[in-house]
Amino acid sequence: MSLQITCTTTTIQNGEEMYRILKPPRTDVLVMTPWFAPIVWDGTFDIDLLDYKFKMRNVTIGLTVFAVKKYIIFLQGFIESAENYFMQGHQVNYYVFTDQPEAVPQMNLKPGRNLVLLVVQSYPQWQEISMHRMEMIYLFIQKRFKKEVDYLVCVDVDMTFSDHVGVEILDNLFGTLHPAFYDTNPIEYTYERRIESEAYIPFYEGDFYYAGGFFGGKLKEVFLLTKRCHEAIMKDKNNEIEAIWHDESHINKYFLNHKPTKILSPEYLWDNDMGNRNILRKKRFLAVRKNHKAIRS
Ligand code: UD2
Repeated sequence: MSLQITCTTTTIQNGEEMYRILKPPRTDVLVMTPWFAPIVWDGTFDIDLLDYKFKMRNVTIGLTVFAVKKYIIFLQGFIESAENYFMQGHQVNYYVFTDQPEAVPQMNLKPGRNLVLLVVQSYPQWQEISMHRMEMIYLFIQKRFKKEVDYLVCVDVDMTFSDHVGVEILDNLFGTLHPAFYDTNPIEYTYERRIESEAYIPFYEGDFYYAGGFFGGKLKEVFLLTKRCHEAIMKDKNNEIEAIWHDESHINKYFLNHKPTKILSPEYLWDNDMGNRNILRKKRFLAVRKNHKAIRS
Protein backbone atom coordinates (compact mmCIF):
# COMPACT_ATOMS: atom_id res chain seq x y z
CA MET A 1 0.00 0.00 0.00
CA SER A 2 1.47 3.37 -0.97
CA LEU A 3 1.68 6.11 1.58
CA GLN A 4 -0.53 8.90 0.28
CA ILE A 5 -1.30 10.38 3.61
CA THR A 6 1.11 13.28 3.86
CA CYS A 7 -1.38 15.96 2.86
CA THR A 8 -1.77 17.30 6.38
CA THR A 9 1.82 18.55 6.62
CA THR A 10 2.21 19.66 3.01
CA THR A 11 -1.00 21.62 2.87
CA ILE A 12 -0.17 23.37 6.09
CA GLN A 13 3.15 24.49 4.60
CA ASN A 14 1.89 25.50 1.14
CA GLY A 15 -0.26 28.30 -0.25
CA GLU A 16 -3.46 29.50 1.25
CA GLU A 17 -4.00 26.17 3.02
CA MET A 18 -1.19 27.12 5.40
CA TYR A 19 -3.85 28.64 7.62
CA ARG A 20 -5.70 25.35 7.84
CA ILE A 21 -4.61 24.91 11.41
CA LEU A 22 -6.65 28.02 12.21
CA LYS A 23 -9.72 26.58 10.51
CA PRO A 24 -11.03 23.69 12.54
CA PRO A 25 -13.18 21.33 10.43
CA ARG A 26 -16.08 21.50 12.87
CA THR A 27 -17.06 24.49 14.96
CA ASP A 28 -20.71 23.54 15.45
CA VAL A 29 -20.07 20.69 17.88
CA LEU A 30 -17.75 19.76 20.72
CA VAL A 31 -14.88 17.73 19.31
CA MET A 32 -12.79 17.29 22.46
CA THR A 33 -13.70 16.53 26.07
CA PRO A 34 -12.14 18.44 28.96
CA TRP A 35 -9.94 15.37 29.56
CA PHE A 36 -8.70 15.52 25.96
CA ALA A 37 -10.60 12.62 24.51
CA PRO A 38 -11.70 13.23 20.90
CA ILE A 39 -15.40 13.18 20.08
CA VAL A 40 -15.80 11.57 16.66
CA TRP A 41 -17.94 13.49 14.15
CA ASP A 42 -17.92 13.46 10.39
CA GLY A 43 -15.15 15.80 9.20
CA THR A 44 -12.90 15.30 12.23
CA PHE A 45 -10.87 12.39 10.89
CA ASP A 46 -9.03 11.25 7.76
CA ILE A 47 -10.12 7.66 7.16
CA ASP A 48 -7.35 6.90 4.63
CA LEU A 49 -4.72 7.88 7.14
CA LEU A 50 -6.36 5.86 9.91
CA ASP A 51 -6.96 2.81 7.71
CA TYR A 52 -3.29 2.84 6.79
CA LYS A 53 -2.25 3.10 10.43
CA PHE A 54 -4.45 0.20 11.56
CA LYS A 55 -3.57 -1.97 8.54
CA MET A 56 0.11 -1.59 9.39
CA ARG A 57 -0.76 -3.14 12.76
CA ASN A 58 -2.83 -5.90 11.11
CA VAL A 59 -5.59 -5.53 13.69
CA THR A 60 -8.57 -7.83 14.10
CA ILE A 61 -11.79 -6.41 15.46
CA GLY A 62 -14.40 -8.42 17.35
CA LEU A 63 -18.04 -7.35 17.20
CA THR A 64 -20.24 -8.81 19.95
CA VAL A 65 -23.98 -9.00 19.53
CA PHE A 66 -26.71 -10.81 21.46
CA ALA A 67 -29.74 -12.29 19.73
CA VAL A 68 -31.71 -14.07 22.42
CA LYS A 69 -35.34 -15.17 22.22
CA LYS A 70 -37.33 -13.09 19.74
CA TYR A 71 -34.41 -10.74 19.05
CA ILE A 72 -33.06 -13.42 16.72
CA ILE A 73 -35.20 -11.83 14.00
CA PHE A 74 -32.89 -8.81 13.92
CA LEU A 75 -29.70 -10.80 13.36
CA GLN A 76 -29.67 -11.28 9.61
CA GLY A 77 -30.31 -7.61 8.81
CA PHE A 78 -27.72 -6.61 11.39
CA ILE A 79 -24.96 -8.83 9.95
CA GLU A 80 -25.79 -7.94 6.34
CA SER A 81 -25.53 -4.24 7.16
CA ALA A 82 -22.24 -4.83 9.01
CA GLU A 83 -20.89 -6.56 5.92
CA ASN A 84 -21.54 -3.38 3.98
CA TYR A 85 -20.41 -0.74 6.45
CA PHE A 86 -18.53 -2.07 9.49
CA MET A 87 -14.72 -2.02 9.38
CA GLN A 88 -14.46 -2.41 5.62
CA GLY A 89 -11.07 -3.80 4.57
CA HIS A 90 -10.17 -5.00 8.07
CA GLN A 91 -10.37 -8.40 9.73
CA VAL A 92 -13.58 -8.88 11.66
CA ASN A 93 -14.93 -11.62 13.93
CA TYR A 94 -18.64 -11.47 14.60
CA TYR A 95 -19.37 -13.02 17.99
CA VAL A 96 -23.06 -13.87 18.02
CA PHE A 97 -24.44 -14.89 21.40
CA THR A 98 -27.73 -16.71 21.10
CA ASP A 99 -29.93 -19.28 22.82
CA GLN A 100 -31.01 -20.76 19.45
CA PRO A 101 -28.01 -21.43 17.20
CA GLU A 102 -30.14 -23.56 14.88
CA ALA A 103 -32.19 -20.48 13.96
CA VAL A 104 -29.18 -18.48 12.75
CA PRO A 105 -29.37 -18.29 8.95
CA GLN A 106 -26.39 -19.08 6.70
CA MET A 107 -24.80 -15.84 5.59
CA ASN A 108 -22.09 -15.24 3.02
CA LEU A 109 -19.31 -13.18 4.51
CA LYS A 110 -16.56 -11.24 2.76
CA PRO A 111 -12.97 -12.54 2.97
CA GLY A 112 -11.30 -11.86 6.30
CA ARG A 113 -14.59 -11.97 8.18
CA ASN A 114 -15.82 -14.82 10.40
CA LEU A 115 -18.98 -15.50 12.34
CA VAL A 116 -18.70 -17.37 15.63
CA LEU A 117 -21.83 -18.68 17.35
CA LEU A 118 -21.76 -18.75 21.14
CA VAL A 119 -24.60 -20.37 23.01
CA VAL A 120 -25.98 -18.53 26.02
CA GLN A 121 -28.89 -19.13 28.29
CA SER A 122 -32.03 -17.09 28.15
CA TYR A 123 -33.64 -15.30 31.09
CA PRO A 124 -37.32 -14.66 31.74
CA GLN A 125 -37.00 -10.86 31.82
CA TRP A 126 -35.61 -8.85 28.90
CA GLN A 127 -33.76 -6.64 31.37
CA GLU A 128 -31.86 -9.67 32.66
CA ILE A 129 -30.88 -10.66 29.12
CA SER A 130 -29.61 -7.16 28.50
CA MET A 131 -27.68 -7.03 31.78
CA HIS A 132 -26.16 -10.50 31.51
CA ARG A 133 -24.39 -9.37 28.37
CA MET A 134 -21.78 -7.85 30.70
CA GLU A 135 -21.09 -11.21 32.32
CA MET A 136 -20.87 -13.08 29.04
CA ILE A 137 -18.56 -10.54 27.43
CA TYR A 138 -16.05 -10.50 30.27
CA LEU A 139 -16.06 -14.30 30.60
CA PHE A 140 -15.53 -14.77 26.86
CA ILE A 141 -12.78 -12.15 26.76
CA GLN A 142 -10.87 -14.33 29.21
CA LYS A 143 -11.80 -17.59 27.57
CA ARG A 144 -11.46 -16.76 23.90
CA PHE A 145 -11.58 -13.20 22.56
CA LYS A 146 -8.24 -12.09 23.98
CA LYS A 147 -6.52 -14.74 21.84
CA GLU A 148 -8.39 -13.76 18.69
CA VAL A 149 -8.93 -10.00 18.48
CA ASP A 150 -7.23 -6.71 19.33
CA TYR A 151 -10.36 -4.62 19.87
CA LEU A 152 -13.88 -5.46 20.92
CA VAL A 153 -16.95 -3.50 19.84
CA CYS A 154 -20.17 -4.29 21.75
CA VAL A 155 -23.52 -3.31 20.29
CA ASP A 156 -27.28 -3.98 20.34
CA VAL A 157 -28.76 -6.28 17.69
CA ASP A 158 -31.91 -4.28 16.92
CA MET A 159 -29.82 -1.87 14.86
CA THR A 160 -28.46 -1.60 11.32
CA PHE A 161 -25.30 -0.02 10.00
CA SER A 162 -26.32 2.53 7.40
CA ASP A 163 -23.04 4.34 6.69
CA HIS A 164 -19.31 3.92 7.27
CA VAL A 165 -18.24 2.79 10.76
CA GLY A 166 -14.52 2.13 10.71
CA VAL A 167 -11.30 2.25 12.67
CA GLU A 168 -11.87 5.90 13.61
CA ILE A 169 -13.95 4.56 16.51
CA LEU A 170 -11.14 2.44 17.98
CA ASP A 171 -9.22 3.47 21.06
CA ASN A 172 -8.38 2.14 24.53
CA LEU A 173 -11.94 2.65 25.73
CA PHE A 174 -14.79 4.31 23.90
CA GLY A 175 -18.42 5.12 24.62
CA THR A 176 -21.18 6.70 22.56
CA LEU A 177 -23.31 9.76 23.27
CA HIS A 178 -26.93 8.74 23.72
CA PRO A 179 -29.02 10.35 20.95
CA ALA A 180 -31.72 11.46 23.38
CA PHE A 181 -29.34 13.37 25.68
CA TYR A 182 -26.43 14.86 23.71
CA ASP A 183 -28.07 18.31 23.77
CA THR A 184 -29.73 18.02 27.17
CA ASN A 185 -29.01 19.84 30.40
CA PRO A 186 -27.03 17.31 32.53
CA ILE A 187 -29.54 17.72 35.34
CA GLU A 188 -31.96 15.82 33.10
CA TYR A 189 -29.68 12.87 32.43
CA THR A 190 -31.47 9.70 33.49
CA TYR A 191 -28.60 8.43 35.62
CA GLU A 192 -29.50 6.18 38.54
CA ARG A 193 -30.25 8.63 41.35
CA ARG A 194 -30.95 6.21 44.20
CA ILE A 195 -27.96 6.06 46.51
CA GLU A 196 -28.65 2.39 47.31
CA SER A 197 -27.64 1.34 43.79
CA GLU A 198 -24.06 0.75 42.67
CA ALA A 199 -24.94 2.82 39.59
CA TYR A 200 -25.77 5.91 41.69
CA ILE A 201 -24.58 9.24 40.33
CA PRO A 202 -25.49 12.36 42.34
CA PHE A 203 -26.96 15.42 40.64
CA TYR A 204 -24.26 17.81 39.41
CA GLU A 205 -21.86 14.94 38.71
CA GLY A 206 -21.28 13.15 35.41
CA ASP A 207 -19.98 14.36 32.08
CA PHE A 208 -22.20 12.93 29.36
CA TYR A 209 -25.02 10.43 29.10
CA TYR A 210 -23.73 7.37 27.28
CA ALA A 211 -25.81 4.77 25.43
CA GLY A 212 -25.69 1.15 26.56
CA GLY A 213 -25.84 -0.06 22.98
CA PHE A 214 -22.40 0.89 21.63
CA PHE A 215 -19.12 0.75 23.54
CA GLY A 216 -15.77 -0.94 23.17
CA GLY A 217 -12.03 -0.67 23.14
CA LYS A 218 -8.96 -2.75 23.73
CA LEU A 219 -9.61 -6.13 25.29
CA LYS A 220 -8.18 -5.29 28.69
CA GLU A 221 -10.29 -2.15 29.02
CA VAL A 222 -13.50 -3.85 27.87
CA PHE A 223 -12.76 -6.69 30.29
CA LEU A 224 -12.44 -4.26 33.20
CA LEU A 225 -15.62 -2.40 32.21
CA THR A 226 -17.81 -5.47 31.71
CA LYS A 227 -16.51 -7.24 34.82
CA ARG A 228 -17.07 -4.19 37.00
CA CYS A 229 -20.57 -3.62 35.57
CA HIS A 230 -21.47 -7.28 36.09
CA GLU A 231 -20.27 -7.17 39.70
CA ALA A 232 -22.24 -3.98 40.32
CA ILE A 233 -25.36 -5.51 38.75
CA MET A 234 -25.01 -8.59 40.99
CA LYS A 235 -24.47 -6.46 44.09
CA ASP A 236 -27.64 -4.53 43.27
CA LYS A 237 -29.49 -7.79 42.77
CA ASN A 238 -28.42 -8.99 46.22
CA ASN A 239 -29.67 -5.70 47.62
CA GLU A 240 -32.96 -6.08 45.72
CA ILE A 241 -32.49 -3.00 43.59
CA GLU A 242 -32.29 -2.75 39.79
CA ALA A 243 -30.78 0.36 38.23
CA ILE A 244 -33.23 2.50 36.28
CA TRP A 245 -31.73 1.76 32.85
CA HIS A 246 -30.12 -1.56 33.73
CA ASP A 247 -26.67 -2.13 32.16
CA GLU A 248 -26.77 1.38 30.65
CA SER A 249 -26.91 2.93 34.15
CA HIS A 250 -23.89 0.90 35.21
CA ILE A 251 -21.94 1.85 32.09
CA ASN A 252 -22.62 5.50 32.85
CA LYS A 253 -21.30 5.02 36.38
CA TYR A 254 -18.21 3.26 35.07
CA PHE A 255 -17.48 6.04 32.59
CA LEU A 256 -17.79 8.63 35.34
CA ASN A 257 -14.88 7.03 37.18
CA HIS A 258 -12.97 5.69 34.17
CA LYS A 259 -13.17 8.32 31.47
CA PRO A 260 -13.39 6.96 27.94
CA THR A 261 -10.39 7.83 25.78
CA LYS A 262 -12.65 8.43 22.76
CA ILE A 263 -16.34 9.28 22.43
CA LEU A 264 -18.57 8.59 19.46
CA SER A 265 -21.07 11.27 18.46
CA PRO A 266 -24.76 10.41 17.90
CA GLU A 267 -23.86 9.75 14.24
CA TYR A 268 -22.92 6.34 15.62
CA LEU A 269 -26.23 5.69 17.33
CA TRP A 270 -29.33 7.35 16.02
CA ASP A 271 -33.02 6.68 15.93
CA ASN A 272 -34.91 7.97 12.90
CA ASP A 273 -37.96 8.44 15.11
CA MET A 274 -36.02 11.40 16.50
CA GLY A 275 -35.98 13.06 13.08
CA ASN A 276 -33.01 14.91 11.57
CA ARG A 277 -30.51 17.37 13.02
CA ASN A 278 -28.26 19.78 11.13
CA ILE A 279 -25.24 18.63 13.10
CA LEU A 280 -25.77 15.06 11.88
CA ARG A 281 -24.02 14.87 8.52
CA LYS A 282 -24.22 11.10 8.66
CA LYS A 283 -26.36 8.52 10.39
CA ARG A 284 -24.11 5.52 10.64
CA PHE A 285 -25.92 3.13 12.98
CA LEU A 286 -29.69 3.24 13.21
CA ALA A 287 -32.25 1.73 15.55
CA VAL A 288 -34.67 -0.67 13.89
CA ARG A 289 -38.22 0.24 14.75
CA LYS A 290 -39.69 -2.39 17.07
CA ASN A 291 -42.83 -3.10 19.01
CA HIS A 292 -41.24 -3.22 22.45
CA LYS A 293 -44.05 -5.12 24.11
CA ALA A 294 -44.36 -7.78 21.42
CA ILE A 295 -40.65 -8.40 20.95
CA ARG A 296 -39.92 -8.61 24.68
CA SER A 297 -42.87 -10.85 25.58
C1 UD2 B 1 -31.10 0.46 25.67
C2 UD2 B 1 -29.66 0.26 25.21
C3 UD2 B 1 -29.25 -1.17 25.54
C4 UD2 B 1 -29.39 -1.47 27.02
C5 UD2 B 1 -30.82 -1.17 27.46
C6 UD2 B 1 -30.95 -1.27 28.97
C7 UD2 B 1 -29.03 1.50 23.18
C8 UD2 B 1 -29.22 1.57 21.69
N1 UD2 B 1 -29.63 0.45 23.76
O1 UD2 B 1 -31.85 -0.32 24.74
O2 UD2 B 1 -27.91 -1.41 25.15
O3 UD2 B 1 -28.45 -0.71 27.75
O4 UD2 B 1 -31.23 0.16 27.06
O5 UD2 B 1 -32.20 -0.81 29.40
O6 UD2 B 1 -28.34 2.28 23.74
N2 UD2 B 1 -31.71 -8.70 24.00
C9 UD2 B 1 -31.98 -9.97 23.44
N3 UD2 B 1 -33.16 -10.58 23.73
C10 UD2 B 1 -34.10 -10.00 24.55
C11 UD2 B 1 -33.82 -8.74 25.10
C12 UD2 B 1 -32.63 -8.10 24.79
O7 UD2 B 1 -31.17 -10.51 22.69
O8 UD2 B 1 -35.16 -10.61 24.76
C13 UD2 B 1 -30.40 -8.05 23.70
C14 UD2 B 1 -30.38 -7.50 22.26
O9 UD2 B 1 -29.08 -7.56 21.78
C15 UD2 B 1 -30.83 -6.06 22.47
C16 UD2 B 1 -30.15 -5.73 23.80
O10 UD2 B 1 -30.22 -6.93 24.57
O11 UD2 B 1 -30.46 -5.24 21.39
C17 UD2 B 1 -30.76 -4.58 24.61
O12 UD2 B 1 -32.17 -4.72 24.68
P1 UD2 B 1 -33.11 -3.65 23.98
O13 UD2 B 1 -32.55 -3.30 22.67
O14 UD2 B 1 -34.51 -4.11 24.00
O15 UD2 B 1 -32.96 -2.45 25.00
P2 UD2 B 1 -33.31 -0.88 24.74
O16 UD2 B 1 -33.86 -0.68 23.38
O17 UD2 B 1 -34.07 -0.38 25.89
